[in-house]
Amino acid sequence: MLQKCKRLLLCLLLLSFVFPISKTSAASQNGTIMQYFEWYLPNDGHHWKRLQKDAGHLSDIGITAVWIPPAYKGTSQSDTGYGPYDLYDLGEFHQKGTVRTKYGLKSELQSAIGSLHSQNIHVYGDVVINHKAGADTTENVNAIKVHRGDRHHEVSDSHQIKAWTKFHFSGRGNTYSDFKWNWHHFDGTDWDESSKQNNIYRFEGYGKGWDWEVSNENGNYDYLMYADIDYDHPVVAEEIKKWGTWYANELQLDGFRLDAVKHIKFSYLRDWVQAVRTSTGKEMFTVAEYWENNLHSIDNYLKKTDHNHSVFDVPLHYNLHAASTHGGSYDMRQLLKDTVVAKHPTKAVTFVENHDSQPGQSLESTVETWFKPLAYAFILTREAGYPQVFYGDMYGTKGSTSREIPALKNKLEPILKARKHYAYGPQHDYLDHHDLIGWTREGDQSVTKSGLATLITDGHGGSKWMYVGKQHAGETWYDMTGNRSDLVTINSNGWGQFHVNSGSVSIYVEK
Ligand SMILES: [Ca+2]
Ligand SMILES: [Ca+2]
Ligand SMILES: [Ca+2]
Repeated sequence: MLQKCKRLLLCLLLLSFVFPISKTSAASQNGTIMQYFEWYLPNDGHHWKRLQKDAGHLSDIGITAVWIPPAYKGTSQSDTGYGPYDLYDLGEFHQKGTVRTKYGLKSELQSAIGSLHSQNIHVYGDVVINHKAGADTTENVNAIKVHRGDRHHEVSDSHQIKAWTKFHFSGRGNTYSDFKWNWHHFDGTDWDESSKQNNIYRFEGYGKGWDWEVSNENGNYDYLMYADIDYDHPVVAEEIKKWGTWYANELQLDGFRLDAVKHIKFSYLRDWVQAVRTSTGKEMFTVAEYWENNLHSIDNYLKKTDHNHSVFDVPLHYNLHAASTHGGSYDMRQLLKDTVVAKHPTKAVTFVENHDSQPGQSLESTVETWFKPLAYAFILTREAGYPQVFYGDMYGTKGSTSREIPALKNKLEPILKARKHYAYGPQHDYLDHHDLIGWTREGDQSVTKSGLATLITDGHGGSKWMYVGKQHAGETWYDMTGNRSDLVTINSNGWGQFHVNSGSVSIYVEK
């Protein structure tokens, strides 16, 4: 090829395609996800509009991706989307007594996604494919009751029940898909309409059996709620892959959040992610919710899915929760103990709080308010992990409970900006004290003025002598959280003495 280059310009042009020359060694902007919902959002149909209006602000504070709540029609208008009735109805058809969902209309969602994309913010769709809810009619099905604590243990003979398993989607008809669900597509349910009994029923006949491999809690944790989808059924496996491609294309999604994966056949999830990546031709970043405070189980999930997608760092959430509830007696050197981010830094989505851990919810393990800024500084200014910010922490939660989360926007935005502008380059750790820990980032030449020094303490205030890089010698640094007003001069060897108040956080950057 080289000898064919007659003219220098053409030659350079061709070479630039073959060997792309980067202008600098520019570090791209740090990625930060925002979970853009909390459990108790009002059922006002305005959420997609709120999201659209917020797009510019989100970009400004450094949000690069948004996880949106399940956008499909649930059991009723007020359904959060985790009780999915029709995955193809994104707020477009009159079903379950409403066209819109809790969050609004499909057209409003598409418009919001357009605004996010124009701000270079990616959009991750929620994927709730463990179960289906709100069937149109019942069917007579042979079933066996199983023990809640051991799903292999049968506690009745096979008998006929009336199960809510038939889905007609008469409001949508055959638009987008003509697939109609019946009991052949499910493994079990928890309600017999004829006896009005609530039990876990495993369907009998038609080759039914709980899927494997899933979590082995309760013997086999395939069953969670509603009508449990049977991924041993090839037609179902194919249909849900087809739907995933449709969902991604219809909303121009950039990735996914997979709900309740410990209840879904792991090998199927691996295949589903691969299939949708292939059919859309997009990277489709994917993060799975494997909710267990146990690194070993999460490790096994990553292995069984060939590490082809990320997971939420649930153990880190529980460490942050423990630190926040021990009134200073937590050993801060243990924050990374048995976490995903310590073991698989490139597979961990780190988070402080979500719609399940918030007050009043099923997995309530709320990180106490005083500790939230410390926790966010931990996930946002360190090198490892892909951090996520919770809508309820930014804007507050609206639960009926008196223990709502207050809006922490003013405290969290400086930390988000620290991530966006300063948290670059090599990291130096000072995780060496049971109360007061710190770390620094040297900065990256391609990001002007980058580099920082963070301290957090769950006990008394104090200071640390930390190295930020010789290149910063002579600079004056200040605490951008506003918690401390003293200035720090970096000495000729790149070291400085940084202070933090009791039970607080400070993030120093160049003035
Ligand atoms: Ca099955
Ligand atoms: Ca299941
Ligand atoms: Ca402590």
